[in-house]
Amino acid sequence: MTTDLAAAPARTPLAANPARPRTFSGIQPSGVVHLGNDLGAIRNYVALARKYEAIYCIVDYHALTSTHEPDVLRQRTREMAAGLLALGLDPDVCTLFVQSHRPEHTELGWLLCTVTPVSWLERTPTYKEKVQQQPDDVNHGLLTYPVLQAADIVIYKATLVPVGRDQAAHLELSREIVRAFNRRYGATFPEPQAVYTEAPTVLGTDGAKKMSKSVGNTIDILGEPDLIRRQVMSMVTDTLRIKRTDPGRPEVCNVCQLHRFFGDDWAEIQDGERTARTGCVDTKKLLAERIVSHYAAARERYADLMAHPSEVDGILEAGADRLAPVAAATLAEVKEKMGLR
Ligand code: AQP
Repeated sequence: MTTDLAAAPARTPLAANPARPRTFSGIQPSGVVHLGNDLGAIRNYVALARKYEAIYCIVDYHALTSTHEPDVLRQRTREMAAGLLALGLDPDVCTLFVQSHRPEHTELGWLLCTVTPVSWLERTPTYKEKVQQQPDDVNHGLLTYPVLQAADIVIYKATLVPVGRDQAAHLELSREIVRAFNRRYGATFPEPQAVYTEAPTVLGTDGAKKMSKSVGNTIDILGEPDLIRRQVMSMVTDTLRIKRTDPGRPEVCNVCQLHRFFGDDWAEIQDGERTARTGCVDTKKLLAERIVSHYAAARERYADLMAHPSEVDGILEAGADRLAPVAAATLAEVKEKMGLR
């Protein structure tokens, strides 16, 4: 499912209509927010919050599978919260909280583990990737990550999950886990559905892998303008375009593809590259300036929020508190069905 962001209707306050369908998504505090996060997911967080009861979570338990320094994790959790708020999440309209502040997630995660065959987890592509990426730290959390992710979603009985395409396999696994649970214990959870933006996979500056904090190929949209410029100028473009006069292939050039989201002259930019009227350096410089200017206001909001950490912490605490009754009710229902009381 893909959303038409421009068509998002006027928002309804969260408390005014608690019966409307729920959307849920999580983001790891494993580094600073990047362009792939925004184009692939956060834009949809903001758009869907206008229409649905939206719940967004900074998934610090998930980040523990690869981040092991306590102070770093604490700092990144706050930075991610400030980043999401700066990029447009309105705490009066949606609920933003930290995963470890609602213990029901891990409790439900364990219960769902008992309906999930290990073979489903071992075949997950992201698990296989992580085994390659961190061979000396193949911890159990990496294997059971998708079960906790399923618990994150279904504890709120959310039906829509705005994510990037890299999460497709996890979402499918969540659906399988829901089906397995419902088969064994009776209809309990709805099957969640992924919602994609028009940029479900944003490639990193290497032009080869998806942009990702753990790969280190990011464009840090809330970073200093000079950092953004350096990152964009380091981008790999069309590898067959060697000389300035060689015609380019905009369809394989990541820089050109990203221009689509920053201006209304994408056709012209593609044409310039195809006919060699413009060179890769020109196209990169233009993209860097457009990204710097597009995120200027968000960067200011981010700096302001980071200067007032208690405000950010207060929003996260209020978010976790607001969700307590929903999480407790689902857990009680599940335990009853499983014979735990
Ligand atoms: N490159 C991307 N293109 C489109 N969507 C993306 N997302 C992430 N990268 C892209 C989406 O953003 C949400 C948060 O994802 P994440 O916290 O897993 O982001 P990350 O940068 O991928 O983080 P890590 O720590 O580096 O994770 P791994 O190692 O798993 O890649 C998600 O909805 C994601 O789809």
